[in-house]
Amino acid sequence: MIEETIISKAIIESYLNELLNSVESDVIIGGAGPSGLCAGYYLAKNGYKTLLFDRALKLGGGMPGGGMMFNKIVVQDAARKILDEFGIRYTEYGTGYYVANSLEATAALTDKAIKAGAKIFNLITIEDVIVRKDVVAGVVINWSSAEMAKLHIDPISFKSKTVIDATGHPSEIAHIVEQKSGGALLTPSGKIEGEKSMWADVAEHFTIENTKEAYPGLFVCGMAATAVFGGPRMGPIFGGMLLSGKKVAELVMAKIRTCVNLNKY
Ligand code: 48F
Repeated sequence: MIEETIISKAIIESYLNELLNSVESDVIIGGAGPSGLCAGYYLAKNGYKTLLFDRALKLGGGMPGGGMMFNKIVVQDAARKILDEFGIRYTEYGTGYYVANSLEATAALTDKAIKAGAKIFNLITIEDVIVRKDVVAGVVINWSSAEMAKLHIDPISFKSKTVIDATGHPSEIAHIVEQKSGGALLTPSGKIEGEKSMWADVAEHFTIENTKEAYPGLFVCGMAATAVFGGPRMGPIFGGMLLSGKKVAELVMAKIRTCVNLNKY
């Protein structure tokens, strides 16, 4: 006999236990698109307590949509090893371009990140940050459905040693910090520089180079890095997103190690 109330208890208890255990962590990643998922995988795999919050019901951000809904993505040679690491299959197209199924890529990134130990919470929006002594020290979250229904509901807060803005084109977390810090971002103008028009080749390099700390305690990766530091967009080539996710994970791990050594937490 199947008892409905046991199903309810199992869901409520296991979700709430996971949520309770996540109130403090090493890293909170805002956005589970390709760059956020990739970062989450490398951080969790290296033993860092990692959370991802995504506003959406389903994960992957812009990846499953491929290019204009053709569910294929292209990855350049520089990021082929990351496809291999995630077990994403591909075929070579021309020289140095690899085509993969965008649904397989999304599923593989999600699966590996979760199995590495990253805790992913979907349907939750980051609407603010916690700042202590001019350092980002966590995020303020609410149900996406409350935001969509424009309900006046106070959010709750989760602390972390670092936060990564992987929210893609809108770079929402960096926007919040820009506004609330009075334009004190680590960008040339102190503000969001803004995404430029399409130029795939320049954009891919730009994104990786500008994957970095954009405010003390706040790192940016993927399209958020491009938008915050003012690079062009690149369209449905995804090597930059994956390399950026890997790079931000390395930067965050180095930062946490340094701060731990200096007794800063
Ligand atoms: O946009 P998205 O896929 O970000 P990305 O990792 O990858 C960009 C590419 O998909 C593509 C491209 C490059 O080839 O141009 O666009 O930089 O994923 C961003 C995720 O963040 C979530 C959103 O639902 C999406 O899944 N998100 C955005 N704002 C918030 C958020 C927020 N405030 N709180 C929680 N999640």
